[in-house]
Amino acid sequence: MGFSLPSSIAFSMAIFFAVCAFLCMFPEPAFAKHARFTRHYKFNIKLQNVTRLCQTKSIVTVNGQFPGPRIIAREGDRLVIKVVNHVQHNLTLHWHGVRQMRSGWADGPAYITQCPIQTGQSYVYNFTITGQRGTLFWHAHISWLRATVYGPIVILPKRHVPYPFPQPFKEVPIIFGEWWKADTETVISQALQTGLGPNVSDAYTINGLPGPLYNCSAKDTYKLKVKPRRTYLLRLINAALNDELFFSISNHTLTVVEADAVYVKPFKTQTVLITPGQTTNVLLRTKSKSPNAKFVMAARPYVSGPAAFDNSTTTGLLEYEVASSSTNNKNKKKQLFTPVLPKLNDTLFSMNYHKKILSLANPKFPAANVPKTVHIQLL
Ligand SMILES: *[C@@H]1O[C@H](CO)[C@@H](O)[C@H](O)[C@H]1NC(C)=O
Ligand SMILES: *[C@@H]1O[C@H](CO)[C@@H](O)[C@H](O)[C@H]1NC(C)=O
Ligand SMILES: *[C@@H]1O[C@H](CO)[C@@H](O)[C@H](O)[C@H]1NC(C)=O
Ligand SMILES: *[C@@H]1O[C@H](CO)[C@@H](O)[C@H](O)[C@H]1NC(C)=O
Ligand SMILES: *[C@@H]1O[C@H](CO)[C@@H](O)[C@H](O)[C@H]1NC(C)=O
Ligand SMILES: *[C@@H]1O[C@H](CO)[C@@H](O)[C@H](O)[C@H]1NC(C)=O
Ligand SMILES: *[C@@H]1O[C@H](CO)[C@@H](O)[C@H](O)[C@H]1NC(C)=O
Ligand SMILES: *[C@@H]1O[C@H](CO)[C@@H](O)[C@H](O)[C@H]1NC(C)=O
Ligand SMILES: [Cu+2]
Repeated sequence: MGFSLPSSIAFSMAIFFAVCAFLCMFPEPAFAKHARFTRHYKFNIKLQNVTRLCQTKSIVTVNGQFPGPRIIAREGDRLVIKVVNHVQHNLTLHWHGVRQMRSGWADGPAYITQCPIQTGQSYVYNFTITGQRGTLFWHAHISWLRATVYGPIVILPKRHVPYPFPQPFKEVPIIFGEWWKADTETVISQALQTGLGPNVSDAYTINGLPGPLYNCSAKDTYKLKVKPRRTYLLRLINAALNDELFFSISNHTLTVVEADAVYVKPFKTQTVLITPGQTTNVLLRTKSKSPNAKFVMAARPYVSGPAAFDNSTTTGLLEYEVASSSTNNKNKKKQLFTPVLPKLNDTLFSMNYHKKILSLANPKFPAANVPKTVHIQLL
């Protein structure tokens, strides 16, 4: 008996091989609509000398960067991050907010899902980003190493899937942190020994920079240069250890569109309130003409409890690019506008602000992945 395949199977196989050949000829961007990528990162944990508030100290960093490198992925992608520990501290990294579907061991909290990565050792975090898009962040997750070991996770929607808001001209991570002049591992171990609250931070930072309200810090000011009549997506991340923060940019209204990698019903606000560990994407629409002015952006805490806290304010600058032709405008002294932030204990603002954060589940913005039966129940 000859060994021949039924013609229908042979035909299917021919099609199959043709499709395979086609896939090889047309790699992902041109062909597959929702292809998933594996994105590789190498994180070397190493010390770096950094100067802030008039003094230099050695801090733990990823790849010598502070804040750390940005991870970029699309929803559905796999991330493979090789972490090599070159410092004396044992540590882990946590992918803050990533749901870790069927990859709990990659979550990162030390002694919860893994033993710390010891000095000289490495570990490969391997997980997919499933059903989430927006902004999250990563940080160290042992003791207080997260004070300096942190960076953004940018999750773009699947390819060819638009944002449920106007496509921004540019996307900018704005990551808030807290800075101690003292060694942060000493601060927390002292607190654990005395049983008292840890010493409060000396400054807040915007993208690692405290800004001119702190001593010696005018040169360490974050500046966002913008063009007029454009929409910017600011990916706000609160990587501070302990404090909720108000954030505002003078003379500009922000539109909140996403929180913790979930789209929200867009709403406008002068001030955003963001808790430590939280992320919020906002749209910033720039003015129609470059004004002869600079606009201060500022963040300071919201505090409702009795514990001691750092009540200082970090500031950065929003600056409009001036066309090279209008040189007289360039040389003119620019006026500086500062925002008015809510009072440090403005609980009413907090309550009203959080009431505005609502899901996108409506006919204009249907929620994805909600089973049909649930839809019917909701209707
Ligand atoms: C930091 O500065 C100290 C003192 O100057 C120096 O010994 C050390 O090598 C520096 N560390 C790094 C990582 O550059
Ligand atoms: C790192 O972990 C090892 C193994 O548990 C331990 O012996 C060592 O003391 C730790 N190092 C530090 C600096 O905590
Ligand atoms: C990551 O995990 C996937 C699924 O378990 C596996 O196929 C792949 O080989 C892993 N990659 C690395 C570099 O460990
Ligand atoms: C914490 O504050 C106390 C009181 O001001 C001070 O004595 C101590 O040295 C501080 N600890 C660190 C680690 O800076
Ligand atoms: C700034 O420096 C001055 C002079 O050295 C000092 O008196 C003041 O306390 C410092 N302020 C802060 C916030 O550290
Ligand atoms: C900024 O806002 C202040 C207060 O509302 C206003 O007086 C000023 O004209 C505004 N400046 C610009 C350039 O929009
Ligand atoms: C911040 O706290 C210090 C010390 O408790 C206090 O002297 C200062 O007035 C406070 N500043 C603000 C802006 O509340
Ligand atoms: C907020 O603090 C002020 C003093 O700075 C106080 O008068 C007021 O009662 C506080 N408000 C609330 C809601 O605690
Ligand atoms: Cu975390």
